[in-house]
Amino acid sequence: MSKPALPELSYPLDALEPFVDARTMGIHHGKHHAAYVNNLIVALDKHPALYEKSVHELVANLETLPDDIRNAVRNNGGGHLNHTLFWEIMSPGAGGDPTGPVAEAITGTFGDYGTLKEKLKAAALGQFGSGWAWLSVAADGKLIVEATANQDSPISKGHSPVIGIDVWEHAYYLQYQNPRANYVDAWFNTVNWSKVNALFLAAQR
Ligand code: MN3
Repeated sequence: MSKPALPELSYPLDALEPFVDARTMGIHHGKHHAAYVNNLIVALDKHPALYEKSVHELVANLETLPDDIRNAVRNNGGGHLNHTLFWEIMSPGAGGDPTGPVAEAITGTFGDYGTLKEKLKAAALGQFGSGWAWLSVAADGKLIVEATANQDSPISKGHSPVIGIDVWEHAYYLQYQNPRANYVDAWFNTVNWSKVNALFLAAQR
């Protein structure tokens, strides 16, 4: 039974430059993600028995939560999980073509990585306002591209996200201003395929 906490980054704030700049990383992790964690704790403090469940469990079963905190957990529990995944699936010296089992699955489902990138970019650009573009493992074990609004998580739909691209303006505006497409194009250079494979393998059941 422990309260959620802001995870530390496994790389320095400037490690993803030039694709994601240090100032954006610092504010995104230290202010935005931290706020999701703090607001999640404010909500769960009203029903402390819920600390016995993992945040993943809570976000996967929103309908079971008390009415007075369901939306707060949806937004802030989702925000916490989404960003925790986001930091882990990026790394310095990464990007390039997919490797390992997820590479085979991408080829099998989408034909090639270029097609997947086009679909992810379309999902990222098509998400009106704030949200995320995802590569997820659906309940039937197949890879799918999807988008969610705000901090909604694929986990709430029974999906297992393996790539998430944060398309909130806070993720790119300081560096890229309005052209979201430029950020998304650059972002692909940060994909940590080793972590994506770990998530993909964990999602097989
Ligand atoms: Mn964000």
